[in-house]
Amino acid sequence: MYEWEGQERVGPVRGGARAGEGARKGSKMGDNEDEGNHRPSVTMKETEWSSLKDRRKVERVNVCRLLGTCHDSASRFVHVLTKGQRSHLLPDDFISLVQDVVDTHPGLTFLKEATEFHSRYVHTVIARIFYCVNRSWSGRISVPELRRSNLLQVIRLLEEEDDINQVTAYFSYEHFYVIYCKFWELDRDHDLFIDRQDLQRHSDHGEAPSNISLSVALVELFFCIRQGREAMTKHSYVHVVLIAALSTRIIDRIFSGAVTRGSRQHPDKMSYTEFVWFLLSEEDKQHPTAIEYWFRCMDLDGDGFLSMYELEYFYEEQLQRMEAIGIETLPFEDCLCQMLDMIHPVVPGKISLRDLKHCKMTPIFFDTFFNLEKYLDHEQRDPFASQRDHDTDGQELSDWDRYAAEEYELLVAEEGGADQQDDM
Ligand SMILES: [Ca+2]
Ligand SMILES: [Ca+2]
Repeated sequence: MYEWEGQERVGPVRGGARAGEGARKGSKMGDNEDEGNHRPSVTMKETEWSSLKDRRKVERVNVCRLLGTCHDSASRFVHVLTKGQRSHLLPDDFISLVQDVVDTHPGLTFLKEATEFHSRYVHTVIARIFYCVNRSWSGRISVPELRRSNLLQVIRLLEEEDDINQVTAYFSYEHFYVIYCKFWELDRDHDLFIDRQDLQRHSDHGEAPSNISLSVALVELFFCIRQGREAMTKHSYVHVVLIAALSTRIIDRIFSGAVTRGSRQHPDKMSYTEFVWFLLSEEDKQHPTAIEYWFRCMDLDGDGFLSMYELEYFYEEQLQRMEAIGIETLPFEDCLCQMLDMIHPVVPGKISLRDLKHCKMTPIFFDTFFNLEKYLDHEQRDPFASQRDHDTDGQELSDWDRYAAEEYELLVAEEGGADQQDDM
């Protein structure tokens, strides 16, 4: 079904299937639903019969052309998904393919009936595909980009792997669930857009009680910081009162269009697809796209370097926030020395994208300048201690994989708690 090497795959993946249209059982990607399955009726008129024969002839010619012009699976894949119309892939070209995964993958059987979520799943997968594969940020996946990516390999893996959650690249249902729930929490009016205030609440864990006194809050906060993340979640209300994870300056930059392709549908609003990019970038700052994402946000003048004044601009707000909650602060000059020691820029005093991609500690760099929660987290840890977890095959988990697994557990536990409350 997901075999793209095969030469017989020439028709559209799922003719006209739209996300959310509902499951169509038993259909296969190779079936041409409009023509291939229907034998000509005996009552068919002579003209209809000859037109059908003509169409078949055209199809055969198309197969020959496909084999002649598409030399490998990547170019065949693009040819098939675009029906031979283009040499690059647009997001909508993937809709039928991902819908077909929803309809036919054994690991998504439970999703089949929940047609209202099909479109959400489909668009999450597509956003993740573009995030990883479209390295040029052009909004169009070229054949070379596809060749350099693991996408076709992952699509083939869907054939063999019945547990969709093992396919952590792009298709995992658990990862989708985490992304979607995070968005749903922030999008209070559920119009599928979030604004600056919504994003400010990202990574907060609840509402603050109104009667909390500041001194108690400060004491609690220090406990949180000392005891680490566990305690932080437990006393999160204190955290909510005093600090949001992201600085307002970086949120302004995210909304400024620095990391948006094309023009926004709604000015000052972030779409679901943009949120997928944001969350992936926020939770895995080692990923090349994430490094580009935050670099674009911080490069205020767009000259391809992070200069001292840009670093100072972002650090200034961090300093104010730390001072406001009584945390001992490091003056900008000292912080700058530390950061330059860590990054070792090729051009002294100016940090390039390449410098950040070469550095293993880039997440610490970014969090120092705009994410107070993560910055304080890093502060408590030994930066050289191995943080890496491994999966059952001994493969190193990415920061994203680890985050998604942890958040999924939390969401399931929350849901279990809510169910119990309902039963009482
Ligand atoms: Ca909204
Ligand atoms: Ca700059």
